[in-house]
Amino acid sequence: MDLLGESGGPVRVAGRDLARDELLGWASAVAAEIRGAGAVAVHATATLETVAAVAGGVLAGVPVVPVPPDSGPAERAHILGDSGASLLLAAGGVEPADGEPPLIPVDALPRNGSGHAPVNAAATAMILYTSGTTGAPKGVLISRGAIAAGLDALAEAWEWTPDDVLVHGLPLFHVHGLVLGVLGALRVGSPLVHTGRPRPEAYAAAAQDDGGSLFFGVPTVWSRTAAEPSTARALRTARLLVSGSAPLPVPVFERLTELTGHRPVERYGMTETLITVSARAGGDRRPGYVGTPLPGVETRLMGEDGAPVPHDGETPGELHVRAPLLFKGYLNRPEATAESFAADGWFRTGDIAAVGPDGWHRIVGRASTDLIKSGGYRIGAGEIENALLAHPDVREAAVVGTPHDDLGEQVTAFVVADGVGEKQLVDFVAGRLSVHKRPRVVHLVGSLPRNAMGKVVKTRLTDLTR
Ligand code: MCA
Ligand code: AMP
Repeated sequence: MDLLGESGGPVRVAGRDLARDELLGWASAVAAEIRGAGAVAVHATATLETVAAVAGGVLAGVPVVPVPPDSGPAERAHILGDSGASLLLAAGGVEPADGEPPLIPVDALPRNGSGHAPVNAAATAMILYTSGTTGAPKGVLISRGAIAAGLDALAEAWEWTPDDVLVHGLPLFHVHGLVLGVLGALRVGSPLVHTGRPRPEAYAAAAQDDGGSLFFGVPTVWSRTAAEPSTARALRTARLLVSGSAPLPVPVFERLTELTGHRPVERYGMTETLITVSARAGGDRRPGYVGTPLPGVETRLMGEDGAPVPHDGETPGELHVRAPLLFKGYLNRPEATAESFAADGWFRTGDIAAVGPDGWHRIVGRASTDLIKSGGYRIGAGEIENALLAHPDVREAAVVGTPHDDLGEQVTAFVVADGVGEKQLVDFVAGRLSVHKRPRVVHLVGSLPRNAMGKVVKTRLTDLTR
């Protein structure tokens, strides 16, 4: 199956442009280098090289494992080891560490390759690493068919066509920036302007100078945009502003509407499910709501007792989804895969939602306090706790998300330690994991609140700071 679509516009990433033919020629040259590999890792900087490398993996039918370029040594070693990637694709200048797969310098490859073999829709296109509540991130296996179905459903919902110019600056190692933001543009055929980072001024410039029409952002980007009126007003020429990856605060929705003249489209999804629920370009958009299920997606709410929850707009339940765009499972983790599905095959999102009689969904929270969303990044408390506990002076550690005006939530750590300061602990985590997993706040405390079983009671942690 052909995932990348038949024709389309140019791609710009961080100020460098490439015509689509050249990009596909470059990707074909990548494909020729990697064909037959079990999986390839991509050092996923926001560059044209990353786009060519990922497109090359798609053309070759080789699963692509994007590696966050800022991931610390422990996280990087885990992703490379667990995925079994046999090659590392990167722009020149990246030196693989000891034990890492051999490097293919993408920028040294020609841009006039050609030809690719047909690949089965069930084949894995991507292995995306994402945090769970405990332990190291898990590799989410996403098939070509799921990506194609997910992108086609979004194109329909957002009336996304080759006449659009897609603009965003999101990281190229998650569903939002990479699958929607790069593969989406390539499949639909719309030109792409990737701004390097998702800065509001860069979005405004793309609206004014490049005819940007469709804009993707996480809520932090939209709240920063709403805080800069002249920048926000530059987006009046856009067609559609889309928000996702975390809840868009109602005041940000309202301020953005006032300044840009656009009611943003909010949509909801997960790495494991792609985007499942969204408002429509041609329909209503309601602050605080993520819309209705996309074509081909079914949702239901389940109570803690396992009984269905009524769709009355008020009663919360765990959101379950069933759709052709679900993941194939977690790599090397059959038990975690099995646990994430209900006995009758529906995927359990772990998000708590309410659904109205009209089908509009509202996300009200998460079932677990151990998954944090900060700046749109999904961060597992357990991974950060393990990183802190690796410090020789740390005796106990508990991590939670606490409210943050700009990021939605911030990583907050409660630590019992001997003779080590807050900053040393933040730097210690930074030396092992990605930048955004560093705690923003560290509370050094005498002990952690525990229940009779000895388990930390996370809901009582913030009492320690009062
Ligand atoms: C950060 N900084 C820190 C700390 N943390 N300094 C000290 N201690 C810390 N603990 C530094 C940063 O390195 C940075 O420095 C500066 O503070 C500002 O950081 P920050 O506030 O985080 O802002 P930012 O760097 O501008 O990032 C905000 C962001 C980013 C651009 C919104 O969070 C982002 O790109 N988020 C997107 C996440 C995403 O794509 N999620 C999609 C997954 P300096 O300025 O020197 O660098 S969800 C998904 O895929 C699903 C399917 C979905 O629904 O979409
Ligand atoms: P990730 O796998 O990084 O995509 O994170 C998925 C999680 O992000 C979901 O389980 C939700 O908790 C959250 N999420 C994504 N989009 C939204 C949204 N529009 N509103 C609220 N939460 C969201």
